Amino acid sequence: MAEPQAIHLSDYRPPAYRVEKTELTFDLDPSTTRVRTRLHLQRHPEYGEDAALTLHGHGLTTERVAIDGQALLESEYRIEDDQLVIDRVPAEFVLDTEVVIDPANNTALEGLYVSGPMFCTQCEPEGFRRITWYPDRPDVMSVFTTTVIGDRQRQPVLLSNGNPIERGELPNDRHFVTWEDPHPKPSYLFALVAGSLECVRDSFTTMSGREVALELWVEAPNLEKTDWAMASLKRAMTWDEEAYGREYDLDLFMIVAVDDFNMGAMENKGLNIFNSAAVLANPQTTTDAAFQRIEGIVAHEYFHNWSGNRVTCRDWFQLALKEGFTVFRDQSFSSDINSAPVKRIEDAALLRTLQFAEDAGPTAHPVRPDHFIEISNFYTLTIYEKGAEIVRMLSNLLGEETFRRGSDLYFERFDGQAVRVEDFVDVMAEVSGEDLTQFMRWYAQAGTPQLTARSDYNAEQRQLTLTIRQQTPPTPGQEDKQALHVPVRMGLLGADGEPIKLVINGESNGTDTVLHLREAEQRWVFDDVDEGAVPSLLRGFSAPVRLDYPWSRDELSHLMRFDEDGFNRWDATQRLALIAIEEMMVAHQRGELMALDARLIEAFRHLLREPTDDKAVLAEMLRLPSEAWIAEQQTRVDIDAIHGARRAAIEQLADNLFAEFESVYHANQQTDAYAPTPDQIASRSLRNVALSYLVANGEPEALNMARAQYEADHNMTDVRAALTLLAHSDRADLGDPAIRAFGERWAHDSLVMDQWFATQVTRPQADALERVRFLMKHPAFSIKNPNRVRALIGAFTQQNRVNFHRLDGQGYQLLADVVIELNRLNPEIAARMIVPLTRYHRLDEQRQKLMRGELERIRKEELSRNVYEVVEKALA
Ligand code: 0A1
Ligand code: ZN
Repeated sequence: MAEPQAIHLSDYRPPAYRVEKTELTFDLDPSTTRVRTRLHLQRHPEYGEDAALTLHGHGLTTERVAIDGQALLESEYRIEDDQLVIDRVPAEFVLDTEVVIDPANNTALEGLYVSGPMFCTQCEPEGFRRITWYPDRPDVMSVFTTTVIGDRQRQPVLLSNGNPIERGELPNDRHFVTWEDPHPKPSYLFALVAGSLECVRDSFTTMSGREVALELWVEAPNLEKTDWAMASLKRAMTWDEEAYGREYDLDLFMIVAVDDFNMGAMENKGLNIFNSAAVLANPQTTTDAAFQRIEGIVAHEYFHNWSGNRVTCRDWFQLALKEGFTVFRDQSFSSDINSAPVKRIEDAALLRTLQFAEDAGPTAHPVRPDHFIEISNFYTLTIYEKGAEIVRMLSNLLGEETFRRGSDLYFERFDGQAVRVEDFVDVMAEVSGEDLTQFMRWYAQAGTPQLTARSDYNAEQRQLTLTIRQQTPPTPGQEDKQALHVPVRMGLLGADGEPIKLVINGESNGTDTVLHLREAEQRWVFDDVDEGAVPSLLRGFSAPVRLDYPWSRDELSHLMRFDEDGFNRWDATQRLALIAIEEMMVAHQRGELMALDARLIEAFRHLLREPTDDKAVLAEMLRLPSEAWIAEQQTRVDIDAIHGARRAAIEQLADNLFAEFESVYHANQQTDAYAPTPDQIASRSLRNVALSYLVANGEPEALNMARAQYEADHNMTDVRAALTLLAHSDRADLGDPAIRAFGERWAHDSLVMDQWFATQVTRPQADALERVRFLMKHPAFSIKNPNRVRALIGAFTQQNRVNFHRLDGQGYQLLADVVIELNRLNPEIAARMIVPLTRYHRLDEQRQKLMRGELERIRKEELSRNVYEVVEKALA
């Protein structure tokens, strides 16, 4: 097999031929589906008659190729390297092709495949070429007419994009539906679903008074899990009208739930396809966190209708154009309807643990990469989450109103076009008059900028000088970094806890301002500052950077109590806890007693006794920094010390504050019927954090409270929290029966069984790995289903750090075995699952060697482009 080659942004050329109109006919059959395609093609004026026609295709059995009705001889075209090339074609012509594909054996879940009783498609980014010959690139936009022919009994429902325009009966108990999508779209937004599905219907009246039919298609047993997604969809439609002036543009909007799906969901025009885990919910089966996630994903896909579909990407290097913007839009939506500070804390925590790790690892890449081997590997936290942070910075720099004028202009100017990141940023520069040249570097430069801030107080002049330096570490292929434009939102807190007026160069700035760091080092002098002022920096996580400032523990306690910024109150708590845990890690390494800093205990006591924050934020403040975030701070990562110290900190907080946690637990007992409302979610979150501390204390009384909560069976949030505590405790007499009962009760519901898998394999006890092996043979597990793989293998390798990193190397070996199998079945998932194995650079030598050994074992296989690209980078 030839070594896969990289594709470069600088090689971009516009397409030689456009497709004015695409007509598709699918004759469905599980193992021999026939696809007839008619393309109305037109040569681009920039190209001459010597421009060959090149179409993409993968795994197609080609039965006919014809130009203007004339079948071509096999000598008149070439098929090589997944391309069909016809050297000479007219300037305008009709191309007919007929191919046969095999959806039943499509385990990659790209293109047309079979999932349970249905056919469905996934075409982004390059799946359409697995369906038919086509210029499968996002800058070719065409209107589509699609006829789907299926079996009357087995596929009573036949769906595609747009509106149904015709349906009818055919011989042999077959039938057809023809769909027409009037909006030109790239092939990656094509969708088809066929099967035996039930429909939940609703409707939405748009701001201009048009009636849109809403349809949610699911398998019959899932009908009881559709209310939340439908309600979320309507909220999202309203929000997009209000916040962005965007109205839906077809008469019908459909969502379909499928069980086998590589990602969360897909924004196909008029026919969004969802992983069932990202759409189905009810209180018995779904946790609060999952309810919120579903609400966000439903909104995300809906918002793509404008940011992605009406205005799309010129090429896949521009992926963050649609994804960064759309994630920013869904984050804003969730923040508006839920607890805004908690949403910000969650998003920032995700970014700075997982995206920072990506940025520091072998697969680091800019938000707009300039080359790739396999684009499917670039649906990353960097593209999505850091991409969203860049849009957030823009919105903050310009102010909400100007940003809205910019987005209005963007949608108007580029409607129906495939554009670049520059087009978006240029529009923002145009409406604001800002020079965004330096800002553009955020898209080009990989790596997480490190800010180092220092303050210096001059008592005589009552001046505080703040100096901030920035530096971005080298990343693979990008040694030298330039200074970025970093907005640093900040304030100063007086010794009395009151905010201080910020006077910079004689100019008053209120009590909260944004410093624009553009140089490698910059200085700001604040006048009229009393002694003892404490800087609050990077409020609201105003830029995706690491920040170092030498706050003392007293200063952090002060910020925890008095900072007006909720995000920074939380961050101060995290920093205070981190100092204490790092101290305990040193003791752990020396084999000494680990004693928790009394100041952290007192700070927590204060939080619990006189809570000033809303419950949702308080619950977040009470959660200690995750093992992943602690590891992010270390130059040499000591897996066991991190786990041991964090665990000891939790136990000591529990011992010292048992009564406080107990009263919080009882005070937050719910009596109302379950609803995933912000208030109820906040109470449950706080109550379950309290319970986790109580159980950590080890008193039998606390374990009984967990068991009682499990048995009370009020809702999945409380059941799952209690089950996790029981299953993760050393008390097998409590954990095992609960796990058994849960597994029996929910054997029929694969999404709940995923929770059951994940709960068991995230146990900190030493038998976790053996449980993974055992559960891989469980009838509810299948390596072919991405959700099962994520629940069992993903949860173990990503969330159970002590056991995945076992010193006998068995965790690594297990993952490598799974990756080798998935490499053949589903390369996209294989390349995602392998990631924990590539993050060895800051571990001890013994583990590094073991991990590299497994990567080398994987490299000996015949690798998919996906896995090849990741393994090569990891071993470079
Ligand atoms: N555009 C989708 C993400 C997505 C990407 C690839 C997929 O299959 C390979 C599926 C979905 C989104 O942002 O939601
Ligand atoms: Zn998206």
